[in-house]
Amino acid sequence: MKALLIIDIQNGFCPGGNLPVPDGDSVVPVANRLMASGRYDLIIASQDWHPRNHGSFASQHPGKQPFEMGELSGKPQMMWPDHCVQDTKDAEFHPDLNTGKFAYVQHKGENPEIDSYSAFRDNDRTASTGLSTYLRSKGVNELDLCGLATDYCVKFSALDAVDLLPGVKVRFIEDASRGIDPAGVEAAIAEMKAAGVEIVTSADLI
Ligand code: VGL
Ligand code: ZN
Repeated sequence: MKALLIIDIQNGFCPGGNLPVPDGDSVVPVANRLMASGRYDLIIASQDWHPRNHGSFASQHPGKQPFEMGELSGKPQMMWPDHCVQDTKDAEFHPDLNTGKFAYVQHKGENPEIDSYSAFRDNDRTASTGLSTYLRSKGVNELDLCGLATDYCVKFSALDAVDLLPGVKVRFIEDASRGIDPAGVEAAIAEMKAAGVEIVTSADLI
């Protein structure tokens, strides 16, 4: 059972959004090609889905600016601009993304007290979203990941997939993903590789 997990291809992470990833919208046609290829038995997407008072927002911390480090629930936390607020245009999937292919959409980041980069669980690794149980129940044994942003949500989702889905082959699709910071992307790829994630391009798969 081959599954594709598309991470956070939302307006907020594309040019014009509130937390734009450079060139973020260029992943849309690649993701659409992957979905149309016939390779996948199951296609799932995640959606960053914050309440308007989410504690990862610099706006909730007097004196803090976006992209500074701050604290959330006693732990270091990157201060983000307000982004992907539930039921706003910023949180919607990119309009050109073929969302009709999604069998399931996993929301994340709903608890204002903690951030959730991974589609599988919160950053403190306690609360699970239920995605690993869902994928196991479907008999998934190959999971390809792509989306935004490579150095945050894609990386943490891939590492959690390795951790929570033993025996599942996990791949990161480089050309269907973009990151926030070039050095962060390089480090994220090294980290994923070291954890056993295979680094591929869409041309290797379809
Ligand atoms: C993300 C920062 C904050 C992501 C989400 O989707 O990579 N990054 N929230
Ligand atoms: Zn977020």
